[in-house]
Amino acid sequence: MTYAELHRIYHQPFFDLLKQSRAVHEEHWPENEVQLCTLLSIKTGGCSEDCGYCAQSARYSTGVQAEKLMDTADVMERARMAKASGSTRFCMGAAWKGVRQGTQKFDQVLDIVRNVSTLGMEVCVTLGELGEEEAQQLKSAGVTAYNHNIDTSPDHYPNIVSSHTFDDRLRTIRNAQDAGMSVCCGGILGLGEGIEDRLKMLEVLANFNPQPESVPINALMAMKGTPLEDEKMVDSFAMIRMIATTRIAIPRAKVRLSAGRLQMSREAQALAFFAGANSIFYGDKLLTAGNPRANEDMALLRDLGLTPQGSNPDMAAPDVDYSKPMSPCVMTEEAVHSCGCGDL
Ligand code: SAM
Ligand code: DTB
Ligand code: SF4
Repeated sequence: MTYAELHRIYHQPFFDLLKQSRAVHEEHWPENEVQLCTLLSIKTGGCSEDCGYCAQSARYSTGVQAEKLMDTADVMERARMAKASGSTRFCMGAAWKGVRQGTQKFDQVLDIVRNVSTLGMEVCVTLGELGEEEAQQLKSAGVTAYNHNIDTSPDHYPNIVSSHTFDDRLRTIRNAQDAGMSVCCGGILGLGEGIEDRLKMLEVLANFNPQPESVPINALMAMKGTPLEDEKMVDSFAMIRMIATTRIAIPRAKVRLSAGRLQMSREAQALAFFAGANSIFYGDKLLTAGNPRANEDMALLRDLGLTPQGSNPDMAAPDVDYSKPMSPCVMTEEAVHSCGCGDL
């Protein structure tokens, strides 16, 4: 899908956009279900990177203390609790630039993944940068999805992060896809970007081959001590427009209404589900920040006649369309030159 098409879709009158996204949603997701995903920060704080939104960067005084990687037994306890609470996807996040094969910390992550994958939930990890080998080892250990967000447009990215590049993010996504993992990739609204940056981000996501299996749409939770601490909360209608446009552009993806739900009314969340969101982070904590309480979410789903989606731990990665260029090599000029794929 081109930027011009996304622009036209996004800027329709609100109810025309909702009508269009609802039709796409009903065609691909007729079941009135919402996926419940539990997040756990298995390694918190002390991160070397300078992502301007993140409470876990060691470069900012945010009050988040650096902790060591959790033990497998402690992670398993939390994973069992997540399963018992009704979650079908368990997402483990680590505040790292990335992981390297052969290191003790990576071996411990593999051990955690092997154990969690015995529980019958989808296993998602977000560990930062991955090489080809690390991606393959994670896949073999039992990871079903790798979360690695592009967060904003290629143009705006350097205003938010300087310690790695947009193309570094694309390379990791390519490695995850090549290893056969599903990719969970989305972004954040409220980083001081314009609507055109949001749509350029969506253009990149929609042109991945294969398209992402899930797309988290986060609203910035402005963290004290970060460069973005004074950014205003993104407007709910902007979130809903973005969700609707994502549903149309990436029809088969789970579109996750992600960080920032604490600041959204029940009514705004209901509209987001109507527009095409069919996944949430469930449980009262994200990585370091708060999230609605589980009983409140259950009440909201009940009031809307929505039910939790069943688990699909054997989930296969979406198919590549071999008639199109593989993602993400075609995304930016730099990527074309640095990924070595030879695509133009
Ligand atoms: N270190 C890994 C990485 O950068 O991919 C994994 C953890 S990182 C915290 C995962 C994602 O959480 C980020 O890419 C961003 O989209 C989201 N995120 C982090 N802080 C946020 C905030 N304050 N508000 C909204 N989303 C946030
Ligand atoms: C994603 O897109 N959002 C989640 C998950 N992927 C890892 C993280 C949200 C983090 C919100 C801020 C915090 O908890 O520190
Ligand atoms: Fe580190 Fe990830 Fe936070 Fe960036 S978003 S500072 S890489 S934990």
